[in-house]
Amino acid sequence: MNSLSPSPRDKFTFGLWTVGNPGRDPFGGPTRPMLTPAEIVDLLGEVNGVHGVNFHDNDLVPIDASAREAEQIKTDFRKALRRTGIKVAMATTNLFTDPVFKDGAFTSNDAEVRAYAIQKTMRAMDLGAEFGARIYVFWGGREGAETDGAKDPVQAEARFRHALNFLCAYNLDRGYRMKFALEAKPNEPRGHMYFATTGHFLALIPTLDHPDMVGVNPEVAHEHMAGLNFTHAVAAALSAGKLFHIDLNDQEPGRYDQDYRFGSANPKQAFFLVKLLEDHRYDGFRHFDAHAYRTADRADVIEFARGCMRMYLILREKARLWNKDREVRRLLKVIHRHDRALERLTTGYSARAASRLLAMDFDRAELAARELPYERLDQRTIEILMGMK
Ligand code: DIG
Ligand code: MN
Ligand code: MN
Repeated sequence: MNSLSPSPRDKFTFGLWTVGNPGRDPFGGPTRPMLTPAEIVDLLGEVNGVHGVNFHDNDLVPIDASAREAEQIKTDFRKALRRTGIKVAMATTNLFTDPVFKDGAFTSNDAEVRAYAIQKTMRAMDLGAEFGARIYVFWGGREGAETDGAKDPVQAEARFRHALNFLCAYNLDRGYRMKFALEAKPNEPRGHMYFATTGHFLALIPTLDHPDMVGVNPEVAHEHMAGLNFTHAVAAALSAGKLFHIDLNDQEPGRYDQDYRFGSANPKQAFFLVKLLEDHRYDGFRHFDAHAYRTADRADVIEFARGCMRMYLILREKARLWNKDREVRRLLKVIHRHDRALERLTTGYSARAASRLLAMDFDRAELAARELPYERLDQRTIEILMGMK
């Protein structure tokens, strides 16, 4: 099998809502037939090489389904998982579609809505655990405000914290051993979103009762919507040991959340992301939280899913070539200037080190004159991506 054919070992996953997206948008109805969860799993089986499938509670069991209907749906879904060998990797709660959450879920101004949101999440965790999900994602799709007169943002964050603390304790009480992954998104669908970037959540996690249980699920399109460098957001999560999951897709700047096929809008940024993940041996799921163009039919949806995985594998191969490229290695030698003695002196404070450092002379002009051939390095990077020898 060549290195560009996906296999379950690559840990590529898709949500039921991604390849099952019927093509609806705010200005037009569905362009594709609605598929059942079992039909979506069978479609992923046709894609080949998919490791896992993810779901919101109501992607699998509609919010008003009877117990009988729910059992039938779960039976059909379980059979499709067995038929295809696809696993359930991640579960999450839909706390954003039903009108009851119009003013938020965990941060709602209504204590009854907040309690219902926690109850709904507990039940969704039960459903995820029933299918073996070990990652649980929280995307606060309606946690925000159109006017900050509606609620004190400090109080809103406190409500979110209380809900997470309760659900971490539920996770422990039930013995699910799930890892919670918090997903940020700026600017929509509420006028102003709480926890708009991955950084906001990295700041929240240490204030929780069970910080070790909680990490982040950064999404490419969401940091791009905030005009940020996604690879740097992932680096911050990796440095904090908090990259518990990742949502891969793509996004043109200055647009609504497009959830494009991975690498289709900005392949150079996608390359640096894959290089970071591979250089740092990220061993979590690679979830494509993306969907096909509204113009796609079923066959093109399958090509969309194959394209997501193929792009990741191509960029993983490009990262391997970049790391061993002679010109890149020559340039990195010029750029990175090590000095073991100075690095030792400035690692781990001591009064002696401080006085030695204070006594040193640095020749600013000489330092400033040192070459940094970044144009050459970036051009070489682009040429490797474009397949130039
Ligand atoms: C949007 O990017 C969100 C929802 O699709 C889901 O709750 C989460 C899981 O990946 N991503
Ligand atoms: Mn998105
Ligand atoms: Mn997402």
